[in-house]
Amino acid sequence: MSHGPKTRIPIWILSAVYFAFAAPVPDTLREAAHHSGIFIGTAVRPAQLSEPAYAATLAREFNMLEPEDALKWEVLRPDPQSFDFHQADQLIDFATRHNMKVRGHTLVWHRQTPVWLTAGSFTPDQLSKLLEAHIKTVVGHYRGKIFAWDVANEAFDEGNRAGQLRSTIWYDQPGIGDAQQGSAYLARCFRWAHDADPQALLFYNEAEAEEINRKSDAIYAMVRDFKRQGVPIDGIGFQMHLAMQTGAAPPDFASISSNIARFTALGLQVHITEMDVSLSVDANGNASNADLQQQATIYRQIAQACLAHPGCTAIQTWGFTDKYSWIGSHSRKTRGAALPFDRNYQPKPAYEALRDALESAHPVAGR
Ligand code: 9MR
Repeated sequence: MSHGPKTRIPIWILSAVYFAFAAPVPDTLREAAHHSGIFIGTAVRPAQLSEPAYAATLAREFNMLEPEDALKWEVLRPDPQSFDFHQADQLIDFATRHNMKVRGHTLVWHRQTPVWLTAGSFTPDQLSKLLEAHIKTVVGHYRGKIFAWDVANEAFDEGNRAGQLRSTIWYDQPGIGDAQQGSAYLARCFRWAHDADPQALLFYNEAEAEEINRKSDAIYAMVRDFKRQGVPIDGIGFQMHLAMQTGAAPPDFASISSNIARFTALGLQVHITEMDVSLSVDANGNASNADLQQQATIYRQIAQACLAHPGCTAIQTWGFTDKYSWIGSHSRKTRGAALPFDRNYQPKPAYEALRDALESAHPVAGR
């Protein structure tokens, strides 16, 4: 038996082949999210799309967006008869061009409503017709384009009244006809939205209900009841606006994880919908390095808490650059620096933490 000369493949060819075919290390949030089978999104304002760095970062890093204000009554409804879809359409066109999903926010909320609505004197019957027409027209307009809607937002009160329904124009001032009947008015809204787009996922979105507390207990009772009655609800949005105070305790991650677990156990999806982590900032808007590092840990742990549950299917930040965030304007600029990119679109430690968490999560069946 003759042995021919052994063919030796040079090491440089082997390495080239290895690097060409080995799984590439994701270098954007979007790639990392794709790996773990989750959506990574952010809230967006149309005026900023014309800024090249804003648009490029948005398209490169995210596979989902949500109009921050453009789908609220204040913007959509200049008067009782008309609808102005112009701003939201721009955002949805951007999403389509960049292969991104769109979340819709929000149909029933007590804020950002037009003056003609709040200052008008409508009967419950008139309000009910207005709200039904609004929900059906808006959801219908975006049928097949908006995959998930925050049907209702922040319907539960806060502070001493946490866990009780908030008094609003839609509930009992004068309400759409179900005043004092608990969440019946919300159930009607979910049904209207479902009629307009049976494929859209319908969410209830809330602030300060991330941990197990009075508010999240009340929401849990409501959605369990909705499931029993056959009200079409698919998910819960936990906003996750966190504030890091120097010296204060961090969020209770174990409680957040148990809360996600109990809602997903009802067969609901969970989306983290509005995450930001505000820090103390100096007069130039800068936070300390130590705070930026701790902020990164919070982003990582929240992402891990979501990724640990197959039913937690999206993580979204409320904006992505510190250049544009609602925090500054609501804190007289003593707080800020809440997002994963700084004001010059440079990634912060929070960005690396989020990407690492997404990248190291195991793809989970069912997500
Ligand atoms: O980021 C939004 C900001 O531009 C608006 O001025 C503000 C008005 O209330 O609403 C902000 O978004 C809110 C979201 O719609 C619901 N959850 C809380 C968000 C931050 O206030």
